[in-house]
Amino acid sequence: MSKTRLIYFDAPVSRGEECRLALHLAGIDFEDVRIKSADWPAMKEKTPYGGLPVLELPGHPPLAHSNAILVLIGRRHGLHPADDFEAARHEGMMQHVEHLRGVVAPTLRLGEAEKKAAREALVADFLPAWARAADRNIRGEPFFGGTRLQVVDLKLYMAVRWFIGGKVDHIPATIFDAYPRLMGVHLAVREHPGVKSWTARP
Ligand SMILES: N[C@@H](CCC(=O)N[C@@H](CS)C(=O)NCC(=O)O)C(=O)O
Repeated sequence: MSKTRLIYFDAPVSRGEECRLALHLAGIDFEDVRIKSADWPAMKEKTPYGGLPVLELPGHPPLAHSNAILVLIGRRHGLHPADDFEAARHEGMMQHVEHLRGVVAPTLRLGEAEKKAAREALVADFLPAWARAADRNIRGEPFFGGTRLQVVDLKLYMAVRWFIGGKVDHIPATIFDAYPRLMGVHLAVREHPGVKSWTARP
């Protein structure tokens, strides 16, 4: 393997897309390997932890877990703080996003009636609490850490975009409207030229 490879499912979403965005913003020429769902079961046990994304760097074993991938890319390419305490603060927020995904993901597999009940409960309680905590920990403007986009911002962007697109059944697209700092990060990332150039590619 002579080229960096990012392996994920064939969809512009979630943990895989935030890693692709980080590689793109870092200016890394990478192979964007997209796995078909039908091919995944045979591959699963060959990945480090049984999940995607996986980053392959020449000369290294495969690296899994989106936050580990993002932090590595960020550290090497100026997209993660050099100060260790500030870096840890960013990593705390990245973990906060993983917590959100961990709570919401099981509802994807529920039957319709159960899904409706579970999602309505999330709307009433968990999601506002999650957003409130995210919002109060965002200290910079327009990004999490100030004026420069870093990998934590990509993570927050992907999480917010998931919900405000209006495509998650039983969760209103307005769910995060009351959290200006969180929505501000989403907007600033969406409008970032490097992010736009990734989204606009053929
Ligand atoms: N902690 C891991 C979670 C990886 C994960 O669960 N990825 C999902 C896709 S977003 C997956 O691989 N699902 C298929 C499966 O678990 O079989 C990370 O942050 O990358």
